[in-house]
Amino acid sequence: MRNKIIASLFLGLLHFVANTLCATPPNVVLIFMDDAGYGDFHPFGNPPYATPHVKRLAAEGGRFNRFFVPQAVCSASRAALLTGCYPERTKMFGALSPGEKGLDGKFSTMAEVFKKSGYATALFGKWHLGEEAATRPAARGFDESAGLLLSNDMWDKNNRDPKKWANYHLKFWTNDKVTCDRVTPEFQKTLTSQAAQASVDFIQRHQASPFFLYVPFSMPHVPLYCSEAFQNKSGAGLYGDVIMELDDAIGQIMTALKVNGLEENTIVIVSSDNGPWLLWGNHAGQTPFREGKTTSFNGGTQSPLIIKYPAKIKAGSSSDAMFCSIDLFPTLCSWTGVALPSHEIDGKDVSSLMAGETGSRNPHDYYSVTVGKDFQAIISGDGRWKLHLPHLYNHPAKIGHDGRPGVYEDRKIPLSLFDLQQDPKETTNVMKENPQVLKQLQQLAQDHQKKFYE
Ligand SMILES: [Ca+2]
Repeated sequence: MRNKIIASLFLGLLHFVANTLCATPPNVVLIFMDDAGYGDFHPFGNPPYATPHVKRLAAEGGRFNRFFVPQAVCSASRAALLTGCYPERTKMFGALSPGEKGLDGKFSTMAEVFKKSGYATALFGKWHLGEEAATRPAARGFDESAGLLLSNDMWDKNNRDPKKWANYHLKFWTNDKVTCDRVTPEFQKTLTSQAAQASVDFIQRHQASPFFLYVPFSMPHVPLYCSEAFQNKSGAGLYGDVIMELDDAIGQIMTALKVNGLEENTIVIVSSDNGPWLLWGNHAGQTPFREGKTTSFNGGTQSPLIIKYPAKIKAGSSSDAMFCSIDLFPTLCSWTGVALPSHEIDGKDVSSLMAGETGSRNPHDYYSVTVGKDFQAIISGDGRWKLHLPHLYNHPAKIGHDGRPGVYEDRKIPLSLFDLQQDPKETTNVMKENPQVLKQLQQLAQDHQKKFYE
């Protein structure tokens, strides 16, 4: 009997060692759309068109209802996602124009650390973190890449600032070479399907080895384009057609994982770099929150987030725990066993919070929210309170229609404390009723100001 027990313990130990040594680390597929609204997809919203693939992904994974980005604009949000650092640390503010300095090489990207750990890495979609050779995807950890280096409205057909863009031609790059030196409207119609096909092909080629696949779709950023197959499909206008094509593209990536037997051991993340660009009216997405892109209100910063990772996230779960895009880098490193960069970052591992483990709490004392260089708001680490420092913000005084832009006006918000638990739409200033909370957040804001701005 004793021998039997020893033999079975020994076998168990052998099994454990073999599993530990042979276990393939999980793949990562990180899908980050451009300007998609919180409510553009089921089940986050109830738009008048179907998004069956995202809906199914949410049922197979977990939906996170209170995920936010630290700055609601393209380059700042992408730098924060890929480095785990606040814009005020990387100095990647706003949206880069052609010729502007890209992301500083001293901040490691997710792609770099995954590549160092033996992952194959690829980017299919929009970069927007620099055009110089040293700041392009090939120099920042991506083995393969294809897409735009800039936003899809940075071209000679820009109708919001036609003078600035009159002579500018948007280029499409493949593996660090220009493969289309003048993107046309016809070419823009293929952006979503190209990114989907390249992703499917990459998954097929790397089914046997771990990979990190970043898919920052150029859509639904204006100007909106979709392929012929999706035109008028939604019955809800071009914006709906574009979202339906994105949903289909996400479905293609899910199918590729399934047919290649990678469904169980892949972390799939779907989100958006910022809230809807409300200035464009029916060419913008939906958010239930206050204001939209370019502001520090929840309408700008709060994005839908789905994570499917069968080993850690319960299928069909829904979480109201709050965390920020800067936390995804350390959390993914924790799940995959990939080493974090040696330099300081701002994000923290929130894997236990995401998994809904009993007693788990957010490890941050606070989060900062910025617009450009301006530090405008601070959120308590538990996600309950948000303090807006006095600031101006863009409000669309007149909204656009069918691809014509609206007009912004400046509005001002005084020092305001919102209870996000009771009031996620940031309507009622409860500063006077909560002097202690106010004092605490003001102190944290002052310390943050000192740390990053003085
Ligand atoms: Ca964006």
